[in-house]
Amino acid sequence: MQVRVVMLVDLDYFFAQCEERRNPSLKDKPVVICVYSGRSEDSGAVSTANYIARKFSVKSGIPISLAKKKLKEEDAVFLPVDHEFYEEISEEIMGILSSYAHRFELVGIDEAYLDVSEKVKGDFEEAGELAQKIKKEVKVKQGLTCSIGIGPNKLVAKIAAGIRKPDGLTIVKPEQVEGFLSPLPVRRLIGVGRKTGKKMQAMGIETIGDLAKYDIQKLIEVFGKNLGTYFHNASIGIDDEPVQEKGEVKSVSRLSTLKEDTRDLELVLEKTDQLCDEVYAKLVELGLSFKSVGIVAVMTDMSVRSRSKTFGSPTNELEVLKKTVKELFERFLSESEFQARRVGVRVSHLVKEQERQKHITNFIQHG
Ligand code: DCP
Ligand code: CA
Ligand code: CA
Repeated sequence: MQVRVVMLVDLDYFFAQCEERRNPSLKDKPVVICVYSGRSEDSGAVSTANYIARKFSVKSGIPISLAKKKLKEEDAVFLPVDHEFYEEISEEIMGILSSYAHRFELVGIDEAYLDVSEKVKGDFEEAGELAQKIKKEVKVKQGLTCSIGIGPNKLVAKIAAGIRKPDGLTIVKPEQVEGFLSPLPVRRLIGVGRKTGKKMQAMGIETIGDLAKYDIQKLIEVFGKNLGTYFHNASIGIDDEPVQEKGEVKSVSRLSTLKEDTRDLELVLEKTDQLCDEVYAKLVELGLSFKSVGIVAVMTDMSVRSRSKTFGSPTNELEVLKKTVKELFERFLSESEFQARRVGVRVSHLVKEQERQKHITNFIQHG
């Protein structure tokens, strides 16, 4: 069997980095993204913070009031979460990442596993070069940095991704797994939370190496058969979980900056025609048809506008996509007096091509 090469790509300080992209003047200040509970002005928790704020020990989960106290001498910026905006950026980036992987697994809004074994033919050096390419493309096209871990399985890749942050790349070859894991605290393993960590500490287990040396039967006695076996295997870097698609692609979209701020339909369509071609290519690759077409425009005041249209039945025609995008922008531009800075095209309500064929056949037979 060929050795597996698995990558975990995790975007750095994701929500805060999205805000920095939207407003680059934030970059040299502490930035704190907040989930306001609404009960009183400062009640709620910190969602995340950029690395400048983290120097003042501001991090996910702490109360907003505490974060304000820690940063009271600083010129810090506190912003409410804007999930829709982060989702849009996430979708764009995941589109880029998935194009590099033979198998792709989305784990959360800002991270994904890529199985690149076939692409690099089991070669970890080549995987490192591929990771550099991915980092560069995400940076150039979407303006964000990420950290990547590469290992022979998901467990090692995930831990490796967290080692050097932000903008890190850590490669752990199969023969390095043991040496890599053993000095790390057990808390780095998925499934070892605060409670389990305390319990292990009481058993004299501080590092993953301590756990590896611990008698597996005793682990099973304490944690039960499943968990005990899992901890043992994890401690020596064994993990057979495949990288697999969870759920389906819900939409395909492309967003791009115009040559100049404009509200001229011709200039907008010049750009969106290109975007339609890209969206279409992705649909063909995925074997999907679409039932809805949407447009997005980021205006010069940074507000985001969108419009969409849904058909009665799915289609896979590029001409329909371009025509609908044109109609939507025509109407949108006639209704708004602002200039557009960025424009985007999105298709959703996606249907597998076979399903569409079935739909047509049924229609012919029974309709
Ligand atoms: N998040 C949140 N509340 C938490 C943890 C995370 O709202 N307790 C949100 C905000 C984060 C995003 O999820 O930006 C991704 O979480 P990560 O754990 O990957 O953390 P970051 O991306 O913010 O930082 P890092 O650079 O450490 O990955
Ligand atoms: Ca992250
Ligand atoms: Ca993450």
